[in-house]
Amino acid sequence: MADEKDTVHYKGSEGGWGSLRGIAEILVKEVDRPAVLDTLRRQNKAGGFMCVSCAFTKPAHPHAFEFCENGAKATIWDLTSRRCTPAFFAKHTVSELRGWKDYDLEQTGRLTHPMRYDPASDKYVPCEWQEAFDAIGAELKAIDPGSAVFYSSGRASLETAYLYALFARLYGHNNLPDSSNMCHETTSVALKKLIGSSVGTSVLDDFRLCDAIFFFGQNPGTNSPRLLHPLQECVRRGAKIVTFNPVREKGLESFKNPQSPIEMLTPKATQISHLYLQVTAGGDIAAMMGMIKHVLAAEEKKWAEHKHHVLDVDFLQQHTQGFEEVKAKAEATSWDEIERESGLARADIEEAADVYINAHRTIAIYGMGLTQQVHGFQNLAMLVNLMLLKGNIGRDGTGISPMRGHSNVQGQRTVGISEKPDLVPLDTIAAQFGFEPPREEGMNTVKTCEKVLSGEVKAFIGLGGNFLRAIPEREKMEAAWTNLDLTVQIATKLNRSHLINGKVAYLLPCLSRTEEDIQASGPQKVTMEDTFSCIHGSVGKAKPASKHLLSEPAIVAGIARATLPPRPDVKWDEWVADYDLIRDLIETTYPDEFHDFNQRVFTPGGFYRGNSARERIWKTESGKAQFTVPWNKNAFGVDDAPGRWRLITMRSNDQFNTTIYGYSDRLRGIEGTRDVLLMNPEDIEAAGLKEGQVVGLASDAGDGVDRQVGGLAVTPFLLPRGCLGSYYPEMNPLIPLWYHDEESKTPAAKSVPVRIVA
Ligand SMILES: Nc1nc2c(c(=O)[nH]1)N[C@H]1C(S)=C(S)[C@@H](COP(=O)(O)OP(=O)(O)OC[C@H]3O[C@@H](n4cnc5c(=O)[nH]c(N)nc54)[C@H](O)[C@@H]3O)O[C@H]1N2
Ligand SMILES: Nc1nc2c(c(=O)[nH]1)N[C@H]1C(S)=C(S)[C@@H](COP(=O)(O)OP(=O)(O)OC[C@H]3O[C@@H](n4cnc5c(=O)[nH]c(N)nc54)[C@H](O)[C@@H]3O)O[C@H]1N2
Ligand SMILES: [Mo]
Repeated sequence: MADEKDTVHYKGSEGGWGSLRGIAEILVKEVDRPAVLDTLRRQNKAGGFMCVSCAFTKPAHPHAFEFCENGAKATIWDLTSRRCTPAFFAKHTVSELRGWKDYDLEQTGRLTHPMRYDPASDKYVPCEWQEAFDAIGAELKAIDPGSAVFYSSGRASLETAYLYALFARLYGHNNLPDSSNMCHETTSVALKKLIGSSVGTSVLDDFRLCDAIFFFGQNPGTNSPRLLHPLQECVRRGAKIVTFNPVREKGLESFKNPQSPIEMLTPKATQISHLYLQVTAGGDIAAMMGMIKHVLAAEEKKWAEHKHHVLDVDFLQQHTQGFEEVKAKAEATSWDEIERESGLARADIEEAADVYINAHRTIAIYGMGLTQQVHGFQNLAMLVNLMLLKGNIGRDGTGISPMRGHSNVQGQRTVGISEKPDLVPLDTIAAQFGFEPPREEGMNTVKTCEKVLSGEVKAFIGLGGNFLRAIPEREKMEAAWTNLDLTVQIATKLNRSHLINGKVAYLLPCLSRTEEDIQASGPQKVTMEDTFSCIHGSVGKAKPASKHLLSEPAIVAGIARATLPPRPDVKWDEWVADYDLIRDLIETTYPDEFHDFNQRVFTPGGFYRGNSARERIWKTESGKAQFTVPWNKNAFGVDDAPGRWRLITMRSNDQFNTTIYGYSDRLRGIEGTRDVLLMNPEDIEAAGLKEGQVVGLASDAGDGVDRQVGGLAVTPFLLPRGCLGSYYPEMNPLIPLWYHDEESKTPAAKSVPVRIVA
């Protein structure tokens, strides 16, 4: 391993002054209104508003300022004083704007007026809301409903999501892909199959009891910084944290609480990870196989010597299926293979396994490092295997805990945004609204892309997000996109997906969650579900960015009303006038999870909607929790070959998905640019490259298709040999559309096969 001093790597701890500086910088740049501080003070508090950034839970006993650097950035980004007005669009053609960077597009500020794309002038022109709704309705009425796609990014509220899914089904399709299809879809498919529940089983209280936490491919310092507080508390009371990640992420190394004055004035930060293992990209299956092998060996030894078990044998017997097969597989797998495939030394894996063995209660946290892999399902199956060995699912202080991304992405699935009809109570919906909902499986994200390419998709509505920037195979997709009859984007800020248009195209600006939403019955609240399945209310108080904005429920209802014939049980206007009525509808459709919904909206810490696996009720095919024998040695989607690298597409600390706040990846020490190729210094030398040399990457997926990205400065960085790092979304043109998790079709953005082109 190269000497750390040779590589770009941040030396301070996560949090601390740097994070306060990060907030202050963006405050000064973006806002000139005191309302912003008020809004920040209300962030993530019961009766306040729920952060638009990540999906980490909102505690019952919040801090004075219950937000992190990135949550504050996201709020300030919404409350910016900048405006993207009709005057701006009059000055720039859409073709010209396509040449702008993501950062510069969003820097134009909040969208203020509904806009129609005018192909003759190649410009967006302002229009009236009703005109937009009528035109969109006319287009949708003219096509087969099965050729329309309603995408959602995971930010919209439960109320909006429920109406949107209902609209899709009344219109006649289940084509409801969402950002989750590119994110934790692997979770939804694998956990459902293996433990009978598609979401994580831990809650915040478990963090007060656990003895160990294992992190696989999740980066809390950047992506869920408020999680660092419970982690710090865990470490202080002696729990051990073990991390598997090819990148040494600062937040998992050390943390200084920016909300503690004492910590801020002393040099000492809490060391977070007791053990940090730089597994090779795609190497987790082997690493976990090694841990299981060691746990089984320890079981044998302990039983022989002391007649005690390491395994939870009662649990295995009563609650699981398939243990013997996994045991046989682990015993048959050699340490040579495990070391080769994981890139880790046997002694290190054994040390990690010893932490697991010695912990009575363990939580496993994971993220995109496991889900965005061709063999992502097997990654999760191995993690479930590992957790089941010691009964670490469905017991206090334990659990398998995916850290979800967008603030309501999990909740959208809960209330019907799903292309899979069997995940939705269609019979209840049929009775509730008096119609026959479509029963055929709809399109997920990858399917949508395939059918845009084949010409079968005719219309696309985007409820937030930046679809064309977030998906793989960008160039081919953008070229095909202009064949669509209709594209509609409901958004707060301008992004690239708004600049590649169908024949009829509308850009519809909406309120953000931070803003006051006044309807006929008065000010409205909305709700979301966090990563621990807790549901929280949120009230925006800030003055809307423009008086022409509509709320998301109002926009969805406006399009639906213009598209569908009237029905006695479908009351778009009444529902929009009073969101309590939408919550009543949700309660009727999902009585177990959402009973007394309106009364419980502001429960401190949210109300828990329950999880069968947490109760050790396994809603799986066998009725048991399922062990799985992996059928692949690693998660890489193609064979290794000379000159073929595994590219990790990364998020910086200064972005939220495709929204780029700035060019400071403070926690990795990369400043002023995103056009970098991170490489192990020994690899740089072996490849005959030099630090700072500008190179390109080409797809090397073996399908003969030419995909390239250029202009990347070679930057030494402590990655495992054979791995490269560069930023998402800039690298997305390199990912083939077919390169996705086998089971869930989640694009495999974490081990992309590439070649370096000088
Ligand atoms: N500030 C900020 N917050 C965010 C977001 C954001 O963009 N910015 N995005 C939100 C969204 S939608 C999501 S889904 C979450 C994403 O949050 P995360 O799940 O943390 O996603 P990533 O940062 O993409 O990748 C996670 C980690 O996986 C590691 N990794 C890569 N390959 C492998 C591998 O093969 N094995 C292992 N073990 N690790 C690997 C990477 O080094 C990285 O540290 O964050 C949410 N929160
Ligand atoms: N290579 C690679 N690709 C990836 C990933 C990766 O790690 N690597 N990660 C994947 C993941 S995890 C995800 S979740 C997707 C993200 O995909 P998306 O969710 O589609 O993308 P975002 O960048 O979150 O969308 C940002 C846009 O949402 C709009 N917006 C913001 N707030 C609101 C709001 O309140 N309402 C409405 N209507 N619009 C709003 C703004 O216009 C903003 O420009 O990308 C995926 N793509
Ligand atoms: Mo995500």
